Amino acid sequence: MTPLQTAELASTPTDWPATTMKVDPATADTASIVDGVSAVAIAVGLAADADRAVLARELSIVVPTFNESGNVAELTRRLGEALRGIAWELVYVDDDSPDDTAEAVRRLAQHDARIRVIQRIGRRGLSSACVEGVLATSAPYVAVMDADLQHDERLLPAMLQALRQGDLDIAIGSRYVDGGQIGEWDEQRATISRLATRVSHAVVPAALKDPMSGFFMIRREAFMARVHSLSALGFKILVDLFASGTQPLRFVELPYAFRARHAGQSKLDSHVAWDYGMLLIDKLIGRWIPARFVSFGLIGSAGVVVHMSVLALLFKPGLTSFQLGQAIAAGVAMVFNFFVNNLLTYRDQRLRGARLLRGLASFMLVCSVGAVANVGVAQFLFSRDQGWVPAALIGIVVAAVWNFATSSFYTWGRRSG
Ligand SMILES: Nc1nc2c(ncn2[C@@H]2O[C@H](COP(=O)(O)OP(=O)(O)O)[C@@H](O)[C@H]2O)c(=O)[nH]1
Ligand SMILES: [Mg+2]
Repeated sequence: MTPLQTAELASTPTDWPATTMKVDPATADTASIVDGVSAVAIAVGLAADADRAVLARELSIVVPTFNESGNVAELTRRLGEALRGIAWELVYVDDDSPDDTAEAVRRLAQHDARIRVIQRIGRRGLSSACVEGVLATSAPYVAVMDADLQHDERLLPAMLQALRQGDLDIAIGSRYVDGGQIGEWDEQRATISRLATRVSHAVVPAALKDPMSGFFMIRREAFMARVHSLSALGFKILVDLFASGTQPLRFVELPYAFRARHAGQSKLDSHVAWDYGMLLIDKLIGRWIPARFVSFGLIGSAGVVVHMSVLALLFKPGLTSFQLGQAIAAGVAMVFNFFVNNLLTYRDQRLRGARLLRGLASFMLVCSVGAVANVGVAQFLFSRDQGWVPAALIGIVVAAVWNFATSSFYTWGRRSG
């Protein structure tokens, strides 16, 4: 490549000052060749500046996705329109969607360096996706929004404007302040949302009208000041942000009309309520007891009911001995506990396929050791003249802690294969 071509190439971007210096090698004398070389150097230098300028984004947008391949192109296009004149970058955080959303984003990214995707494997969860997306970006302002076009991207410039003034930490797209609308929700969904909002006030300021919003823009320092205390459980990242950290967030709510989902389906299901409960518990008592342990304990209590029911069915004259009935009941309760924990407590790292069977085996092994420990501890305390009730209860607590700690590591923690 000749210096001339290099100079032209380096100064190609249309929105940067043209610095092309035409040097004709046939007629150029030494001085002009030297000039030509320095022109190249200047052009390359400017291009480097241009690259840096492109890298210096003011706004990062983080979009969590699960099965949104029908929406990412349209959202990206609309963002490009809404954010003209703003230096932005867009990061999709996809949880290995079966519909190949990540691939759809990569195709868009081929044409626009401001776009990229983080593809998480073996993980689920909207909040944790948002957190990881924000941490993968660097602009001073970060917006979080859904991929399904329910959030009105045209609000983003106003959010940015509000934060640029400097006395706010977060601007929230709100359906519940004057001018906001919840759109085409049925009565049931609207009631659930209102109820969830009311409950949230146990951990977030009452003045916040739409804590369930998944559409907001936050100043990076405000995010970083609380990122270590986020629970990152479930769907409600905004509640999490408001309920974490030592300084209250200075916020404004900007009205917008919640639109209908563009393509695809909502991922909201009945488990979301459980996740939300866990988030609130984590915010209220997580400092002392992890929310996952609470979930594990609640499911364990249900397991006791299962155990007793099975035993009551089996321990009948002519059917089974107490010992056999007890052993079968314990096995059934363990299987029950494993599946329900896999569904709820470890929803974000749920085991499937072959890993499910391996997980079940390790869980039953762990719980069998727990059962031996339970009986051993209780027996020991009982022999030391403790009453039978405290002896039995302490045995149960010891086994529960053992089961939780060990299974969280061996059954759900380690990824192999
Ligand atoms: N990365 C990731 N994104 C998710 C997950 N669940 C939902 N989303 C995304 O979060 C956004 C909101 O979800 P959506 O199903 O629209 O919830 P709804 O608006 O409350 O019905 C969408 O962009 C989803 O694709 C998840 O487990 N992981
Ligand atoms: Mg939605």
